[in-house]
Amino acid sequence: DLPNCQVANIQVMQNFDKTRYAGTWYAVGKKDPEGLFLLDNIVAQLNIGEDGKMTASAEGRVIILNNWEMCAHMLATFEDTTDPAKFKMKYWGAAAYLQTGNDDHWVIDTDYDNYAVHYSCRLVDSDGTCLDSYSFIFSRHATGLRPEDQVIVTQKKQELCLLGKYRRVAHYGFC
Ligand code: ODT
Repeated sequence: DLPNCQVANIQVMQNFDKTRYAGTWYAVGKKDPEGLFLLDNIVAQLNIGEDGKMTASAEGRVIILNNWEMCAHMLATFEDTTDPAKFKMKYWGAAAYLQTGNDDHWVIDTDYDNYAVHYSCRLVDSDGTCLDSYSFIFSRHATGLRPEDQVIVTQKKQELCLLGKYRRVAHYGFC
């Protein structure tokens, strides 16, 4: 099946279990949005509260203002939607000069133990395709994905119409 790149047709994770999604994820690949923010050394920590609500913190290297390199500490709360794999993510920085926003957070695919494919479209075009998206490839390990997971992830990148648009995210202990 060739993808038609309609945001409304994007398949997300079936029977998504946020309890199993919790814990530490290392970004190993990223498709940047317009006005890119998080550069590399990106690690996300997802938590499920006693009320069942998902929250997260993340760190990553950023460059703000005039070439000031720092480690951004970010926080987020997630609002459930009718689809268990689709969330609204409200985020802000521990410091006021960091980015804030409210983005979609869609879990496209995960095996919970090794890899996860995330997607967010910030702007849908009048033809139904995405004008400004970002996407993270997460691994449970900073060293990257296993070859068998890479095959699945490549397939998912293609379904998102983002194949070839990702860069590798380095981890060298900056944060
Ligand atoms: O880097 C960019 O250019 C876009 C990313 C902006 C959103 C970053 C906000 C992180 C909020 C705190 C942590 C959330 C962790 C979630 C896991 C998935 C990644 C969004």
